[in-house]
Amino acid sequence: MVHNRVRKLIVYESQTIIVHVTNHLKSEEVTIYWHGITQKRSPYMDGVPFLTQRPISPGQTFVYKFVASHKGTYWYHSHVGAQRAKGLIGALIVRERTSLEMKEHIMTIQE
Ligand SMILES: [Cu+2]
Repeated sequence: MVHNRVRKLIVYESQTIIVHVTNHLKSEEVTIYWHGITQKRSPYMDGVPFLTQRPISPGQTFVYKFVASHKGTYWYHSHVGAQRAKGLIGALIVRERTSLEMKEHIMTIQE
C-alpha cells in the first residue's frame, strides 16, 4: 500500500545516511532514488533499477548508505513504475553544519 502521509528525513551536511527499505508491496518491486544527491562515492546507492542495483522484491530489504555531501532541500521517490505518482515520495533536507561557537562581545564597565 502506498500512502500519502508526509515523510521527511532531516540530516546535517557530511552525515552518513543509512536507510533500510523493506518492500511491503504484494507484487511490485521498488527502488528509492535520492533526487539531487550526487552519489559520487556511492554510485550503487542511486536507486535506478537494473542500472545501479537490482530492484527490491516484495518481502526483501535493501540498505541505502550514502553521505549527505551538500546542504539543500531534496526529495526521494520510487524509481519504479507509477509508485512515485501514487505517493512513494518524501523530503530529504540536508541542513548546513554551523559552528557551535557563540558570538561574543566583551564589555567592561568602570565607575
Ligand atoms: Cu527525481
